[in-house]
Parts: sequence; structure tokens; C-alpha cells
Amino acid sequence: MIESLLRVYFIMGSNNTDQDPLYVLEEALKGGITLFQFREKGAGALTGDEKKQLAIQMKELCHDYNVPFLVNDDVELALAVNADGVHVGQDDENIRSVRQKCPPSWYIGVSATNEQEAKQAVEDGADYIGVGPIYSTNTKEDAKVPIGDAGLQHICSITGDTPVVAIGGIRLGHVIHLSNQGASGVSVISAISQSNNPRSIAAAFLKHVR
Ligand code: 3NM
Repeated sequence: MIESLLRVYFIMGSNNTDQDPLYVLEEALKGGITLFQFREKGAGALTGDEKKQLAIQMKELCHDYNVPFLVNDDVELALAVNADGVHVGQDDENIRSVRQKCPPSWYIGVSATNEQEAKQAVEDGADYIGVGPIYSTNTKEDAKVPIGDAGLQHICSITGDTPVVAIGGIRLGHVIHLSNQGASGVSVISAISQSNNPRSIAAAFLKHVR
């Protein structure tokens, strides 16, 4: 079930676009994104009630299109807005303690950049693993060294039944190739959030992943 949701996994915060983030999200939803993560981080990110209000509006939009809404890192916010899951990084709370706080139906994803982190994520019962960065990216301030196609292929070979979504610097032209390495889908920020036509690029991603 989660595997099909990972096909076109769009991530965005208000500072990832020059346009109205709610407009960009709705266009991406119309284009057919399969999962959304609210990631409000970095320079100019909203905090406190503004962050919460945006999260609520984004969740409602996602639900209008039957797309699950996940929150990056912030488990308390995810609980407060009745999200559908959370995504945690390596520096965030351990996935086992996150799972204890969350409803059993929630999707819990974790980031991994190497074999050891991926193995740990499988052991800890992650629903999916976000593996990256595959290519270089300017979107994440503290992104690690890109692992490339070979790194992705290697991690996919050791994660068993836990699905992998590729992340980091991914553009449309990479998609077929990444699916061939064993990823269930692609996770993107700027390719959609900074597009002049988020709807058509989201639709194109979906077509290519299939
Ligand atoms: N996590 P873009 S790379 C949020 O490697 C994030 O775990 C990464 O943005 C990781 O699609 C990344 O614009 C940024 O490159 C992805």
C-alpha cells in the first residue's frame, strides 16, 4: 500500500517556492502527486501558530484529493493537526519512540544515506526509507555527499520488503533510471515547488514512474 504512495512524493515548506504554497500544493495535487510531506525548515521558515495554520490548510487540501499528509520531524505538530504520518531524519527522535506516540495507522518514514542507516531503519520498523541525496541539491542546507545511482542500487538491495524512495536533486529525466535501481518512487522538492507549472510537472513525474 505505502509503495504505491511513494511514486511521486512531493515535499514542500513555505520557503521552497516564490508562489503561494497552497496554490503550488493544489496544482501538484491536481497533477497527481501520491504523497505529501510538510517540511517547514531553513531560512525564513514559519514557526509557532503560523506554521500550524499552514499545516492545517495543507492537510485539508491533501485530504480533498485523497492524498496522505505527512509532517517532517515535528511529531507534536503532526499529532496536533491529525496528520497521516511523520518523516524523521537521522538527527531526529528515534523511530521507535516516535511510533509509540503515534496512532497505529500512521506512516513513519526515515531518511538514510548509507547502508548502516538503512539497515537500522529496517530493524526499527520504518514504513519506508528516504534514500539520498542521490544527486547534489541546493534545497537541503546540510545535505550529505551524493550517493549516486550506484549508492541507491546498493541500499535497495539490502532493504528487503521495506520500500525505498529516492531523494535529492531529482529531475524528470532521472525517473525511469531511478525506478530501475529498485526505488518505489521519487521524492522531490524544487522540481515541482519551483516550477512555473507544478501541475504539469507533477503529472509528468507520475507518468514516468509508472
Ligand atoms: N532530504 P530537491 S535531500 C529534504 O538526502 C531532502 O535526505 C535529502 O530537494 C536527503 O528535490 C533533500 O529540491 C532535498 O533536491 C531535496
